[in-house]
Amino acid sequence: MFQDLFHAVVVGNASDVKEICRQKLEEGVDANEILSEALLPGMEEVGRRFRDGEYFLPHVILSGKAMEAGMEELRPLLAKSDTRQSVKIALGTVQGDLHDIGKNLVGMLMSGGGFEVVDLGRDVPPDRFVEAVRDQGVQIIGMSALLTTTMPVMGKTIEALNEVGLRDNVKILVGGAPVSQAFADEIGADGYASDAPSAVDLAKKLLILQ
Ligand code: B1M
Repeated sequence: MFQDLFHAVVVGNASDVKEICRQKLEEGVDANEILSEALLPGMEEVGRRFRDGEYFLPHVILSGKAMEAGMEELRPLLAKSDTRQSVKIALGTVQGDLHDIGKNLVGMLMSGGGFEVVDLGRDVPPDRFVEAVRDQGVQIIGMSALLTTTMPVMGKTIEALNEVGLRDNVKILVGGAPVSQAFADEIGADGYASDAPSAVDLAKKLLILQ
């Protein structure tokens, strides 16, 4: 039933995705079903192809845009039916760091994986992450750093959460080219992922372990 829509997401055809979503809604198909049976599996397939080296960055960006085009049609109806309880993840590139391509990629696949992404952008200070946990009901924080000089901000963010007693309310995931599992352990993060698809898998795993 959703083969055409699944395919349009996988190949990154935004206009087809938008059009097919509109048609399905007109036929009375439930928005949640369209999301869970076509858009999310489509983005999962994109994640798999990226992980296996069949897809490269431009493919993922195109599919992310296609998914977003579909979401524009579905979002008002999803909000109304409110049957989908999503987990919120706040993503940001840490303070002093302007590299956001990897972070955006993680965001696209997290949305594809069913998470509600709160994109804090780049150059994000520790206090802004704390605010997201305190005021926006975020359950996972994902921090990205591409510079060796900005990696320590990840540790400072964890300290800031500790200081206000919120550290145990949230899972912390870190990544970015210079970051490693050893560094994640050193600063007390809950997990490290080397690429965007593994970040999605890890976020899911961290929630199960909660
Ligand atoms: Co910059 N830069 N840059 N740069 N830049 C690097 C990172 C660098 C390695 C280049 C080099 O010297 N060979 C070097 C860092 C050296 C170091 O610290 N070890 C560097 C430098 C030095 C700088 C400046 C200081 C240069 C200068 O001005 N003198 C400056 C710093 C600015 C600042 O941030 N304050 C600077 C500026 C820039 C641009 C603005 C021009 C641009 C960024 C544009 C943007 O992001 N909007 C830029 C770029 C593009 C790069 C390179 C070429 C590419 C980075 C990238 O986007 N890769 C980079 C060299 C390189 O890596 N080849 C370089 C693609 C992206 C998909 O990969 O971000 O690694 P990546 O994300 C991966 C994984 O790391 C992981 O998933 C993604 C893949 O699936 N991942 C996560 C990332 N975040 C994650 C979070 C997770 C989990 C996984 O959980 C939350």
